[in-house]
Amino acid sequence: MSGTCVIGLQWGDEAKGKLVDLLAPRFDLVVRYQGGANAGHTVVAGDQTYKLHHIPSGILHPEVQNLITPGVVINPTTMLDEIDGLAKRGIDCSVNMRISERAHLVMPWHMAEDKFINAAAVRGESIGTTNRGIGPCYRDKVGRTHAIRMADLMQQNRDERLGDVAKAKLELLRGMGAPQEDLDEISPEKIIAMAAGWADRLGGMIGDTTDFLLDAAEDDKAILFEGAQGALLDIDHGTFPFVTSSNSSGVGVCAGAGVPPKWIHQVLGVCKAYSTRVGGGPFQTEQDNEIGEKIRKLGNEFGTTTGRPRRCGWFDAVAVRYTARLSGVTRLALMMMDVLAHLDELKVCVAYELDGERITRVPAHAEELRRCKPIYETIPGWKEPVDDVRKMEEFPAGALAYVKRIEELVGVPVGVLSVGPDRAQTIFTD
Ligand code: 2SA
Ligand code: MG
Repeated sequence: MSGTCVIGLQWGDEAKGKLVDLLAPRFDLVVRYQGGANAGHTVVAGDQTYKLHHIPSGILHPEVQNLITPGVVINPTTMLDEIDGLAKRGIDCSVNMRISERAHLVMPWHMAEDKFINAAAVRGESIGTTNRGIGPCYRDKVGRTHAIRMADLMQQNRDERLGDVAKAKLELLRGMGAPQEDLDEISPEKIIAMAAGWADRLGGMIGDTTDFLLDAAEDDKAILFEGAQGALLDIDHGTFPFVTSSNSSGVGVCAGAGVPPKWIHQVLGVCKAYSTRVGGGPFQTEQDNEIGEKIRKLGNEFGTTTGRPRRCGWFDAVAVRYTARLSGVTRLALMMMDVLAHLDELKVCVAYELDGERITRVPAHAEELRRCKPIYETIPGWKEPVDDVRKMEEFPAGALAYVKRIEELVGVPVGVLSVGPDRAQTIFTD
């Protein structure tokens, strides 16, 4: 069996969806194992653009089995919208997608709670969540008492269980001062009726993905694990508290999917040739100026889920070296090279200066990270479009020099370069 992971090494939106879609035909299974509808994976196939949130990016390939495993949190309403949207375009998810009965549900009360949490500033700045109920759902999962899993939808006591939790949540939210319109959404009657509809429509896809996955691994199948968000947003290892609520770095694969580490052989670490971040939190190489503006425009850097403009800046080799090591990356994929082709001069952050000291590690505390000043190396721009490049030897020398420097700084060879959104605009180095 060969297990390959595709992991974002920055703050998400590294174009992982494009790579997973491209690699999917080489695999028997594609697995989404963490996060939820906060993810936005864009896949361009011919003249069609698909924006996926819950659904694995292997869905466009009918011969590939797509699994949503225990570590994912699912909002059934938005998942059904996504399934219906794909059905309209001729893609029937019931054929090749299975959902774990162990996966947790993002309920309407989680959406309501997220609004409060999002509005509140943490350490002087809002996290800027996607408002998809992700944090509150994972909190309830860890807290256990109020958690609802896919398997609960299929139990005989479903209505009783949901009614009880809805009542408890109503009380909590009322106490928090939530607006009446949000409370109306979580009346026990509404929730019970909603859940019956979910069970009806999703029931056929719900099952034991862990058993399925372990069988597939033992049967020598090729499995692709699709990460969502990026490693710097990892709840344990990212730029806490400005992170998401799941393990979005490479170390999250085993727990989220339900596979032992022995089945993981390759890790493709995906990063942009520059950096972006959406939401709050420290971002050492941010260019809140005309350079950042230019990158945003050229790279169309707006959130797939929320449409928010992404903050843009230079490549941070300190951060990516950290996340590549943490995630066990065996090859780098360097995306959006076409964007840099328009800039006169490029900068790469090679170290930080923290309180007068030069460091090459990422400090744990947001305050320390904020105090880090990036130390840059300047690399001349190559100023030649690369959109039409299809082979390594067609790249301008300046572009290859940039790639080589990133390999040296991160300590991992580049295996893939991307020069545009299209499947064809992807160059494999070996
Ligand atoms: P949350 O909603 O609790 O996970 O938010 C916590 C932080 O994690 C960030 N986050 C993301 N960052 C980049 N891309 C994400 N997905 C969407 C996309 C985002 C969008 O692909 O474009 O459309 O805005 C994503 N999901 C979560 C989030 O910004 C917070 O900083
Ligand atoms: Mg995205």
